[in-house]
Amino acid sequence: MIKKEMIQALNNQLNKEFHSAYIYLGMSAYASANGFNGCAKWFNLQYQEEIVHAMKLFRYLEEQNANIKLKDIKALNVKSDSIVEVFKSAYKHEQKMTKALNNLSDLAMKQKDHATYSLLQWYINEQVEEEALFNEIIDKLEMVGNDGYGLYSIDQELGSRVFVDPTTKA
Ligand code: OFO
Repeated sequence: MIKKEMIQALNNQLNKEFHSAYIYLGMSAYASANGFNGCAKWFNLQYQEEIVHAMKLFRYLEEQNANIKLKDIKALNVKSDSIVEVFKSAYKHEQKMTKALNNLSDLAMKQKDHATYSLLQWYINEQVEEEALFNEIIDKLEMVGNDGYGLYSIDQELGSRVFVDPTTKA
């Protein structure tokens, strides 16, 4: 049976997932206001992915008959001089999420909570993909620097992203 400490920890993670969604929505707004419409779409899809992450956790807590506690979500107003800096702060954020999920996984292991441990492995694998994705985009943006055509091409490429529900990925 799931322990109280774990329920509390998963409730915190639920808030973090919604917070991630909100962060990416803020980044989408920033990109859109600064002429990067492809990046705006990309961040909007990232926002949707985070909602899926949050809801997967929400459903798990429901299944465990846990008391779900929704918390306030902190807003993010992006103040940045360049799109690459926005992606860098997103990447840093994902690294923090990975750390939080690893800590949760440690707790599940310590409590011999196999069901929660198994759920958390899905999130941890998802983090590997997300960190790699952000890293790749940062590399490309750094490569083009301030070159207008380079930035335009990357923006176009990011704008072609389509939403894939992460829970349906093989
Ligand atoms: Fe982007 O991270 Fe959720 O888990």
